[in-house]
Amino acid sequence: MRTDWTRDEITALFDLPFNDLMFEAQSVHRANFSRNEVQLSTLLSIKTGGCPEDCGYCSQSKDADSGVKATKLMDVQAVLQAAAQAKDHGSGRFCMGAAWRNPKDKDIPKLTAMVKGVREMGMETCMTLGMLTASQAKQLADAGLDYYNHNIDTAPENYANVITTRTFEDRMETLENVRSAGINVCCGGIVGMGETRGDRIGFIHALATMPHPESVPINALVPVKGTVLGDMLADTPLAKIDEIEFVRTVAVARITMPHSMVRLSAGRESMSESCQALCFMAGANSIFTGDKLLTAPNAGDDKDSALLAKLGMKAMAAQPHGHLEAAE
Ligand code: SAM
Ligand code: DTB
Ligand code: SF4
Repeated sequence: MRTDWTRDEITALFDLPFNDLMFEAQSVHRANFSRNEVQLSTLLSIKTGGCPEDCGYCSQSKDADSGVKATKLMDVQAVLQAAAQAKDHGSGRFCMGAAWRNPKDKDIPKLTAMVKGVREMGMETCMTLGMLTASQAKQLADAGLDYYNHNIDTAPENYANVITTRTFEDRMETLENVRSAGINVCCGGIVGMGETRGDRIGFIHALATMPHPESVPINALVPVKGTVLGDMLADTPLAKIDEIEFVRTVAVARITMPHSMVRLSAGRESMSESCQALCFMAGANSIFTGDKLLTAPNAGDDKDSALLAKLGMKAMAAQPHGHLEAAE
């Protein structure tokens, strides 16, 4: 696994003629993954809104005037009920997200019960709860948590333009605690926040030069009214990410991190089917299904099954132990 990618090499990949970039990304993809399979994941917000952080994209920040209602941490039974429903709908992976800067130690028993329960259903488990101490990571690992999602979100040099209540280094520290506890790392970010091509290069460079996250979500900004970035985008519609540039970002992620699951995450609702098909060709192999992400709308099961059928793609079988299968 190469972690010595230079910025120049990543720039050169972004600059390739589109057909050449797609050919290379698809070749890497086929060599490492079952080429017509996509993992279906379901998200659940287990604690919504009222978050003390100031992430400029997020509807759940206390600074956002988005109308999202703050809730307490859900009960274990209610979470397991939602997980069972997700499984019935064909999901192989269940991701639980909380709008926290960090969990409190008193929350951990409930969180570990959720992990155990979802795992017993045979689904892969993922959580995203903000910063974790080494001891909290260890307790989640002992409960059997497969993945922890903690995004760098953007290039280190662009970080402070998006979030000021924590630093890029804070993010790296939690990632290290997660990795050391033996949990698979899920780490990616958002494009379409008005960043430059250089920032997108810096973003992929940061991911490809750390021990590669086993899972890399690439989100397209969902512009939410009342958030700093949502309002910025409403005022400057030209800042919306170009679909071809989005596909390029997915392709460069696939080439530089050949063994990672690349997740086509938020933002599919406003993406054309052709753009999503190009993302699969570029190496994306996971999507969030259902009609809701955490707080934002999602494409929905009917649209997704129609798209997958059109493309002759099928759902990946659940891999509850979090280990990725080699190519067929
Ligand atoms: N509070 C935790 C944290 O920030 O780590 C977990 C939840 S947070 C909602 C998880 C990720 O969702 C963020 O890091 C960001 O990449 C993504 N996200 C949040 N709002 C988004 C939006 N409006 N559009 C696209 N992605 C978004
Ligand atoms: C990630 O990178 N994308 C997912 C998951 N990690 C938790 C979340 C996207 C959230 C989209 C905005 C919302 O629903 O509020
Ligand atoms: Fe809070 Fe996470 Fe939203 Fe940032 S992205 S405001 S940390 S919920």
